[in-house]
Amino acid sequence: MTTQTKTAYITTPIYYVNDKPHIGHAYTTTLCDIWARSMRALGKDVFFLTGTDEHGVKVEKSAQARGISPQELADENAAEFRKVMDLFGLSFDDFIRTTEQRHVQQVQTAVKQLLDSGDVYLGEFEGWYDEGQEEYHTETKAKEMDYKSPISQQPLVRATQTNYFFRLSAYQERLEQLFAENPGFVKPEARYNEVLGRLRGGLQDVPITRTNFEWGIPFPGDEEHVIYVWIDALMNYATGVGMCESPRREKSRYWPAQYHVIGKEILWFHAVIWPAVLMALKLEQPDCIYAHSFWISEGQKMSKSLGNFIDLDQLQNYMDTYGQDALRYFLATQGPAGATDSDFSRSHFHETYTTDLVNTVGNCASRTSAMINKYCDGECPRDSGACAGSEIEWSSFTGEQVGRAIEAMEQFDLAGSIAAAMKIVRQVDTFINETAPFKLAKDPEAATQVADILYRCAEAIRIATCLLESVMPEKVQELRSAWQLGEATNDLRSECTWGRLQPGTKIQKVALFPRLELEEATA
Ligand code: ME8
Repeated sequence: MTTQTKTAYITTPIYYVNDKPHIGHAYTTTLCDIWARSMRALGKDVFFLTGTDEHGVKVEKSAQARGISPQELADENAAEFRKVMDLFGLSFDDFIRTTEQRHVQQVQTAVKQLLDSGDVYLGEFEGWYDEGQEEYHTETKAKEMDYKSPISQQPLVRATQTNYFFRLSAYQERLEQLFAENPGFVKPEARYNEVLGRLRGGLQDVPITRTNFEWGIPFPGDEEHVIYVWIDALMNYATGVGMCESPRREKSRYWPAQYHVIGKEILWFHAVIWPAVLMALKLEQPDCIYAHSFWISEGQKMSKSLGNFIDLDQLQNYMDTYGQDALRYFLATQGPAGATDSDFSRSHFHETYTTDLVNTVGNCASRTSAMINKYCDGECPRDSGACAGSEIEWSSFTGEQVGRAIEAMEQFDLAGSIAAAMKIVRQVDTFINETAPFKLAKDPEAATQVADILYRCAEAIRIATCLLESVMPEKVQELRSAWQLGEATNDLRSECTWGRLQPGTKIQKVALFPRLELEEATA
């Protein structure tokens, strides 16, 4: 992506309504939220899409088990997911549900187009059938499973199914070319290599309809078949901005997405099947599929059987104790954005909160504002430009970090972007310790020097927090009001120019992140 792009489009996976929301969903959506807020701050016209995946046999079965209709179950859980979005202050622009007419109609139009172009055809699939799971497996997969259902342990049976297929095999070469020409098409790099390796192993056509259940989008022209939930779901990225509507509406200006952000378990669908479908539909490719790794919980994989998902209640508890911004900061800096999984543990959370937020951001802002109150009557002093007793050239130092932070954010390196902002804050801390304004203040002749130092501290903190605003919007807002910094503009770059802080501005004392004891927090 280039900085000249005026629009910016980012998506989360659409979440299954047969499950309750948990940390994984909150995580992916928070990452996208931070990126979306940052791009808005840079003046981009942003579209941030999330939503729910509501069709398929699992939803049908869960609904049956509860004695309600699949639509009722979907309505109930989609509402739950929406509630989470509000609870976490997630700034999505649209929430798409795959049972909505706008989606259903566009999926049918797109599938019809694929049928007309010959990319979808009626064929037979002979494979190994798991009767309990109602699922077909290829020879290779069945062999891996020792021809037994991993769930029921019953033998798989040889069976034939008539299905509509997508001609994935026809796109092998073009997909390899897409990967070769776009080394950033899948991130992180380890995931790119993984998909490319599997892609080179060869592609088979994939069945895209089912006849063994009903809860899905009817296949156009052959209503015995419903469209396989994965094809239906992937298409949300296009239907969400009206790409399969005719005529297209204004929202289609967002196409294609800069980032489809997902978890690594659904990468193949996103990095191979989806691009091939887009090629068949003659739609432009996204810039990047970003596949993060997994949160594990207190050292263990989260699973239904272990019942150790970090669920909403727990997340709410973290937010009540540490604040929403602390949770966002933790997710963004300590999360599994790279190729390895991350452990979510209370002790690690507490340590990150204390080290980065209490001792660094909070402490610097509170020290600086307290000294301005003590030595400068609570008004931002003027920087005379004289030597303040330190070698650091603040304007170029902050300029460099601002550049790094913005570039990293554009590359979806959220932790890298935050690290650049935090470098400024840490430098303020070092600067205060080295120049010791609290000592100089005892000497009336050093008043100018004290003023210079404190202006520089306050200005550097202002700039760092502008960069951190997408991560901790509430706390930065608190600082903005205490320091009379005004509302954020959508011109982050100029806001971060050194020297914008006006001498004379009233600076109130702030305590952004209260210190907590672990025991107190656990209680
Ligand atoms: O797969 N750590 O929906 P889903 C981090 N409907 N992220 C996690 C996670 C974990 N432990 N567990 C889940 C589906 N996630 C399909 C997607 S898209 C066209 C269709 C996140 O409800 C991660 O983003 O199972 C993962 O990809 C997503 O939740 C899966 O959500």
